[in-house]
Amino acid sequence: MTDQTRIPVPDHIAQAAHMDAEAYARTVESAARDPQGFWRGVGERLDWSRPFTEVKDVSFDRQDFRIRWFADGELNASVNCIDRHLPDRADQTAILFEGDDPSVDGRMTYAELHAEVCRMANVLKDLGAKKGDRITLYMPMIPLAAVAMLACARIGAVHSVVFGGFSPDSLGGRIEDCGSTIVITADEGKRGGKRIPLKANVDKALEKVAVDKVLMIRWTGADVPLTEGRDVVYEDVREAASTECAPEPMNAEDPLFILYTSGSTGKPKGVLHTTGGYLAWAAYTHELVFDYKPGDIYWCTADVGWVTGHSYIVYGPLANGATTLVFEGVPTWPDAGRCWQVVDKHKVNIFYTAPTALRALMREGDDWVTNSDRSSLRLLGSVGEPINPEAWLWYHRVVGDGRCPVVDTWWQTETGGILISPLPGVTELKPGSATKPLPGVMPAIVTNEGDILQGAAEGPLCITESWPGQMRTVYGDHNRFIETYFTTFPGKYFTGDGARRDADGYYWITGRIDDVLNVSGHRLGTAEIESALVSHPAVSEAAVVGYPHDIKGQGVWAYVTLKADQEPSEDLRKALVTHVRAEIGPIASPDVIQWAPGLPKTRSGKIMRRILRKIAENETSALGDTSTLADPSVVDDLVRNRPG
Ligand code: 6R9
Repeated sequence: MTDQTRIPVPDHIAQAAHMDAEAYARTVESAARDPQGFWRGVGERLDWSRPFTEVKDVSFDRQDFRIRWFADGELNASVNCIDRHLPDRADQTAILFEGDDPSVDGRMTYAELHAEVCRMANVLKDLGAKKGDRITLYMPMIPLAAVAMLACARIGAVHSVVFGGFSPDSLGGRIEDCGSTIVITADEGKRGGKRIPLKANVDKALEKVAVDKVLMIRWTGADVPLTEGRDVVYEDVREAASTECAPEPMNAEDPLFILYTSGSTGKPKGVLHTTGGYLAWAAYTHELVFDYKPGDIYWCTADVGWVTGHSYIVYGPLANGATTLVFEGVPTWPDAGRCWQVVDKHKVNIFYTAPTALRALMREGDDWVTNSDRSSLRLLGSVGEPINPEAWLWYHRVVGDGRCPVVDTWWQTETGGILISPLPGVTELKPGSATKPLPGVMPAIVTNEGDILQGAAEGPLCITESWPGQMRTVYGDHNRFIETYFTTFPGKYFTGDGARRDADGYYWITGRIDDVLNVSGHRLGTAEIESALVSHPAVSEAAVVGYPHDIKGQGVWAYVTLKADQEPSEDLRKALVTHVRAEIGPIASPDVIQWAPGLPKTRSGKIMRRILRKIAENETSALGDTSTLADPSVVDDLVRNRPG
């Protein structure tokens, strides 16, 4: 049914949009005919202290692999996000703040943002930070999180933001992997009325890995212990720091940040993005996809701990001189009407959220939405996972009163910015489809052998040509970068996703086809959860798969084999869940733990995940061929004892 459902471009949107159908056709054509010219235009959106003359210099071939964009140019990301707006919009709000507590809000103008970023940059310099140093941020969702990112960018330090929901162990691992010398954090965070012990978690992480300095922001005012010589309270040094700080000139290809994300194997990898290409792509896509116009109030509900927060709360909007709303809380607290109350309070025009939030709100009933005005809304966005047509239609009909286009934006930490998405003034919408590639983006659906399919097709999704926002390496492991993304289908970037393209050329992302889960829009590697489980003394072996979950999209289903002297029990089940939360963080909590006396393995010892997935999905009649298993009887046991 949904393949046929089409929602036309509203006239008033098409007339006012940056790009209408004609301009889109022209741009796509020019990007194909003269890629260098098209990409030069994208790069020229930024202010360069030394203009680039080179545009694209890329080869995906193993032999002379390179990804370089605007490579002889120099710029500073914080200048592009702040200083260049000062002549025109010093007094415009750059960051609107809405606290977890609905009675708390605030705003920071571009002039104030400039002063604060310079102050923190100077503080970081005083703490010994220099160009190229890595600085880990473990922050609540407050304006100072954005300030800290931009302060790093100002002095050429590379930030690595770690989501505040990650455990001390996960934080410590990330600090260690990139060799951070400084951690920026807050005493505590607030979320949904609860306190998050950020500083205590940092202290715990630093029992295992050392840094030179911890810069702590006082936020809740909690009484937290400070380590003499290591910990500095920002508020104690802030006043003395100058509100001017000369920006460090950065080469376009100098790193801007590292962001850890889960892959199908091993530890999370440090995705590295560079200054010029990343920023240009974040800015270009923010303007185009959200049809951002000066004066718009723009709200993305992500956390800065994820790439969506980097590109579409901080860098993209600020590079475009927008007003970006930073929300500390959660959509369901104090009640399920919170988002729409915030929309009305701040007259939000553009709203960008995740399907998991929409499904959770949808379940609470329409009244929470319809009791609000929402007339300020013009455009709605979705990101993070495939959006099911029911949630899409609810978003469009109830939240958007049927008048706001929904842009379902497909992209990844690795892509830096959106690659496949409708454009509000251009694209006829199909609920559940991310629709078409942005100008310059070249997706391909391939066969398992890597041959490019034409027309309507389904299969692994690759991108055949580079775009400026593409990640440049896995921090500290360039081979892993090439192995992970350019080896399955040589000469192409492999996304890890599967997709279907319909007869109209619309893309429908079908989800991950590797061992990566997408739980509430958060990426988790099955291998990470498995290694957390087997690090528990009672566990001998574990296999984790995803299964369909009404709210989270995917839930975590863990098959656990206990050591011979252990007995399954409810207490042990709870202990394992607690253990995973402590090792990784609450987002990785197994939803189901199934005791498995044995796991289905091939004779060479490889776990047959396909079978485990089918059991978790309750498709036990479609298990397929189990004859190649070393011991087919383990499957019968798992089917018989399937919980639920
Ligand atoms: C931005 C972000 C990336 C993975 C990606 C895909 C899934 C993201 C999607 C989507 C269908 C969309 N994904 N957006 N699937 N439709 N609009 O989420 O980055 O955390 O790295 O996750 O999320 O599976 O491969 P990241």
